[in-house]
Amino acid sequence: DVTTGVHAAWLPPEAFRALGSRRVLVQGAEAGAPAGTVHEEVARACAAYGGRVGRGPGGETGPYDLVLALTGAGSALPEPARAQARSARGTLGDEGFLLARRGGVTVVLADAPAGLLYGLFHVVRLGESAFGGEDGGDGKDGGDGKDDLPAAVHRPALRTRMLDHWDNLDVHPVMGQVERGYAGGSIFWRDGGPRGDLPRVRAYARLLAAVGINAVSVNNVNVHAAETRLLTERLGDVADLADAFRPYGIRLHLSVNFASPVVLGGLPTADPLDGDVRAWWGKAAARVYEAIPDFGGFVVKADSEGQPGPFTYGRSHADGANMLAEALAPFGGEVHWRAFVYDHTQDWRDRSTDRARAAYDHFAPLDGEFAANVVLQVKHGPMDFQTREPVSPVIAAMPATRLAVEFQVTQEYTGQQRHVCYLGPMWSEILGFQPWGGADDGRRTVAALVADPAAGGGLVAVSNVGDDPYWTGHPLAQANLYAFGRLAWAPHADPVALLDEWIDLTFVPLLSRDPAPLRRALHAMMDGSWRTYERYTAPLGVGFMVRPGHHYGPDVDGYEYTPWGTYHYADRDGVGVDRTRATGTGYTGQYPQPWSEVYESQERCPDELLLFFHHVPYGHVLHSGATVVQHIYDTHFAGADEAARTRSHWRELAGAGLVDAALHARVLERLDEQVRCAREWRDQVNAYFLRKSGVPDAHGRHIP
Ligand code: BDP
Repeated sequence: DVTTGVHAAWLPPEAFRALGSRRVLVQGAEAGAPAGTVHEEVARACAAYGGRVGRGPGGETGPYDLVLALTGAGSALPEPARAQARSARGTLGDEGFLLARRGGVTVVLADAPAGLLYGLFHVVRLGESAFGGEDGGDGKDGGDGKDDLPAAVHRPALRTRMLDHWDNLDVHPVMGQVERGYAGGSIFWRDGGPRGDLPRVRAYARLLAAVGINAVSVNNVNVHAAETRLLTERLGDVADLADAFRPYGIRLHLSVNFASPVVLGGLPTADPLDGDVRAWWGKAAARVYEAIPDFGGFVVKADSEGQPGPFTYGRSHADGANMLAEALAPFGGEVHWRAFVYDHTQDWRDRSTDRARAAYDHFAPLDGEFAANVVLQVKHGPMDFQTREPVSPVIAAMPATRLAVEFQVTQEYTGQQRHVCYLGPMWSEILGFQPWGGADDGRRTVAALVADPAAGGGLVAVSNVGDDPYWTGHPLAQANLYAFGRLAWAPHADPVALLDEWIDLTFVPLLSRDPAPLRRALHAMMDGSWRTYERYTAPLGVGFMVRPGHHYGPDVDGYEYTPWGTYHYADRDGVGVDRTRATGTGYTGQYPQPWSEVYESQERCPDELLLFFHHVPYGHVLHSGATVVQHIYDTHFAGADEAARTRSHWRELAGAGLVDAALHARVLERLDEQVRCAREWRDQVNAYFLRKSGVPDAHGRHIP
């Protein structure tokens, strides 16, 4: 991208070619951000590709190939937009848009500016087909109707589509600057203050808007001393960021330190029921809204992994969250209160304190106690963003609480942006999961719960972006950010189709030759990459087995004898965690039927989660027909081979001119590491289980 010097990701100028070569009317730009952004985008594209942009209601006459307008502009619009605006007005909502094509004119209408922006990016995604396709789209259709598109309304399924940054202001001695960041430093902060590259922040906001993200939190949930002051001394810097996000319809949020009244305010307590503490938060919120009138709200990690919280004062998490909610309510702000609460120093003492149980045990009893502007932010699984986990039982347990589900786009446990691991299929499985089973009410999916207009809190994910020129370190990890945004807009979208969209925007517009070989290679590398990663890492849902601390690479017993609560319990006879009610931790009892029974039963439990729920002998036969130990060998050999094939697909693209040479080299360097690391996983896991079990590989393959 010429303006920022970084990779243009899914918005290369060439992706705007179809739009930029047309005659476009943008009506409503004077309404300010983000409608003004639409005009800017169109003007830039037209300047590059020879189109023309009009900005009603001035005397421009047209004719136009594309009309982008607010429905309120009604009578000032040319037909057929005028009639459509009249009938659609007031039906599209804050962020929705209508797209239609009649008589050679493509029309995008929205009730509100954000909708217009999303409509614009939709037209970009469609390319020529927004104008009737490669053949019919000459704009000279003359009204014969052959390239008409019936009016279709597009609305985001979820109201909140949010990214959390785990960015520190400074380089943290252990975590680096971006906690669990694999793409360099923060794009927001540096050396304890603002990074000062607002064009970069704006370019980021633009990428996010193009996939429908509308909220961003700009600092780590572990709020250290410097970040605590973002709320007060550094508010001006936060406001600068908000200014960069605003043109793209994105509201800014801050992670706050629960102990702020003590740390910043000099009060003797942060007790949420203390009058002075409440007053302090009230004033803090008022100051924030003075600086940032459209501020989104606070994100809070409390009583978790060393962060302060209401437990210190004998108060509940509802007390804590509601205090902050009260401070934000007058301004329309929300509290994102995280449910990732467990005792990281105690689980080892007693198996019944199972970490998987913790979020439910803490929060389910509080259902109904949270204020209306509190969103409880729940990690998708009960443990911690593992490659495979069951869906968190908290999601089904709190009907009277607004819930958001949290994903991890940053690949902490899925290859740290050195391994290709396309997470769209995993998220899509989670979103389609039916906590009450499929029989009676197929519509009650996780997606439906977070989308509910009254009770849904939306989707949140930890961002994978840093100051790396490709944004995400591994250039192919851009696809995860893309897919997250698109799934938050349309949770039932097919993740493989989303991969196509991403390929078609990121690579194809730059090609002057047949894109088919590139598409084929990327699909072969990415479609099944999450399952490949699963095959060569921790087996059958048991999780972890990573090196402690940084969590990269294999260490089967790395966490086994620590207090973190993340165990596999392998011994000479068997492996897995007994989480049953009958003989284990009782965790299966946190699920409604039918899952409670399905997970309780060794016979009915899905293979991929068997070791999450059960401790079984090595000879236990899976549904697949393999024994557990043979499955471990087979999948580890297969996974490492698949990683090597992934690299071969990419190597074949070298020299074909299908991707930029520097990008090719960057991906290849990462693939070399993936292949090495996958073999290391294979060898360590296989050797470990061979020695523990004494059972040889049925196929006599080499196990070191
Ligand atoms: C874990 C990360 C840790 C985060 C924590 C969280 O290892 O760095 O602080 O999640 O979500 O996955 O708060």
